[in-house]
Amino acid sequence: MVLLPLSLLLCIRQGYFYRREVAGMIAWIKKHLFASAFLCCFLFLLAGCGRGTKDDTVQQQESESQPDEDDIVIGISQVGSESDWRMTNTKAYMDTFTEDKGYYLIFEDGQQKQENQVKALRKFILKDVDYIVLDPIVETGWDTVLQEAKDANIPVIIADRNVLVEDESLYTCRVGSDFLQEGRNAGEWLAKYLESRGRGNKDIQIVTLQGSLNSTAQIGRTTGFAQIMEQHSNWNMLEYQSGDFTQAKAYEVMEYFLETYDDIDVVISENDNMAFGAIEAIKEAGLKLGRNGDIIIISFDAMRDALRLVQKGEIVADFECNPITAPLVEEIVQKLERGEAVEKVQYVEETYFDYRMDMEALIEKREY
Ligand code: GZL
Repeated sequence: MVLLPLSLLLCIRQGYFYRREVAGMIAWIKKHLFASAFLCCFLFLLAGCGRGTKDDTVQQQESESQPDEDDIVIGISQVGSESDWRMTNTKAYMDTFTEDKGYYLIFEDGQQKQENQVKALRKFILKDVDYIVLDPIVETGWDTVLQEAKDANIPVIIADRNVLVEDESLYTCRVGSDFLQEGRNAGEWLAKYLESRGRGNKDIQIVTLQGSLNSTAQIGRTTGFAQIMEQHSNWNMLEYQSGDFTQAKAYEVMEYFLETYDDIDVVISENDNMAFGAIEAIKEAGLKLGRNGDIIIISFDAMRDALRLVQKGEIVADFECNPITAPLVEEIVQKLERGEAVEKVQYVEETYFDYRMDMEALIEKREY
């Protein structure tokens, strides 16, 4: 019988059960001694086999302590840490779902791989969290694991990017950006800009640095801009290539664009970090950036470091993508806790910035 408490302690350490579940087990064991003998062999074997090799590729963060009885346990599956935007988005979750506010946060960084995010969701289901927050790296391939969460009665909140599923009841709601509108806004801004420079009817050669392919941000921005481009037969999209939302990849793609095309007028960069990579490559090629140069860059995200480049004129316009989704997610959790209905889709507030604005004042007061 010594084995039993030892096994239970080992299982708690392995994270198979929370203390609150074990208390119920002990009461049950006192009532059913024979069955307990069998149970203790099983628990000892379970504890002994450990959790297998921890998947070192998935960064995870979980409080050392165990959740208290009345904590709200939140499992967050994040895309990765690929951009300034993403780091700000993650920090907002850490700042919002704190222990002193009654949350127990389990955070999993997917390292830009869908299989890591699926593993994280299955871990949350096994731990029977109260809510799952998923920022899906790509739109498809979620039906099975979201069905498993639904079968386990765990509400799933989609944040930032979106999922494309057969059955929309597989997730409770989504909060994020309207990426299609972001892309349209950028196209409309470019049309007005070219008109103001007397180039409304001139041939305009464009290349696009796309984000991670099949991500909602990439699909929306590409599609939205293309819808406006259709209204301008003098605009020519030379090529789309993905820079995967990273500075390093975008640098390589921009080098390729510059080697391949003699005359590029506009670079559409689907996030700021890719714009940083493009600027590096353009400068190394000896070309001038900005309104009076060879190439203009239009970017998305509008993070502080990029707004400093708008101020310098190296980016002519930057379309904001608000990374502070965490407070809206918390509002949704609190409503669900009170049994209140929530809207299926909520969009975050967003604007844009361009070379005509007083960036100094704007940059100082921005959160990110
Ligand atoms: C958009 C977000 C995108 C950002 C990129 O909401 O998903 O992912 O635009 C980030 O910076 O990598």
